[in-house]
Amino acid sequence: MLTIALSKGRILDQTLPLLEKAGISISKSELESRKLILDTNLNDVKVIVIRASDVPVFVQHGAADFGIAGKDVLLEHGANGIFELLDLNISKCRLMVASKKDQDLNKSTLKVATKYVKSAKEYFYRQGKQVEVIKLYGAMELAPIVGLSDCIVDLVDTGNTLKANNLVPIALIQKISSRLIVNSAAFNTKHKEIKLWIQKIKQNL
Ligand code: PRT
Ligand code: MG
Repeated sequence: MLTIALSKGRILDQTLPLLEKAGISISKSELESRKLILDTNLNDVKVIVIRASDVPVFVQHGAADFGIAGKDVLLEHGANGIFELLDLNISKCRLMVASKKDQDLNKSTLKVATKYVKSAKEYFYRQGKQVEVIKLYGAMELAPIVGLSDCIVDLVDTGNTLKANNLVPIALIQKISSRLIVNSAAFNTKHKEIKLWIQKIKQNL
């Protein structure tokens, strides 16, 4: 039995065609059901659909053999118990610092609102900047507008969300794409099976 962890939303949408090309397909009715464990066309392959940030957790603990998660999520989670094997080049975006246009960013301690606490701290540490990081779970763009923070660290794709909230990109922290990750122990015990699937996915990228 092979279990694949995917997150709902854009990663799932962009992963399904990749799995399909590798020979793993999920029926429309299965996808439209509210089931969390989805059957595939193969009896010995199941797909679990969970929150993006939970994907590395399931993989780390061996509850899934492999999974697909954004590099943003992987940087926050750390490499513990997982191997990153493949860059799928999907769900691409940029992790950036953004603020109001006229914001003074030279203060001695910057207030930074973000869901990406670890990446933000590491970035500002490398810059030699002292920061107070405020953890949020969403709607980061709101923070500078209501005076909660001086800037934000968030994902940017088209830039429309920043623009709509009168924010401007300040600095690129990291280019993001989705990666295929495996449980490091499963990679050793189920090596042949996992390698075969990775090979099939890789061939069709
Ligand atoms: O389940 P949960 O709510 O925690 O996750 P989620 O809603 O963030 O999941 P989802 O489906 O959005 O997928 C998240 C993953 O997609 C991230 O981990 C990234 O790896 C990847 N990804 C790629 C993005 C974006 N592009 C992206 N643009 N995730 C989020 N965004 C958001 C961004 O946070 C901002 O609010 O889109 C907005 C910016 O987009 P633009 O186009 O206006 O710049
Ligand atoms: Mg969401």
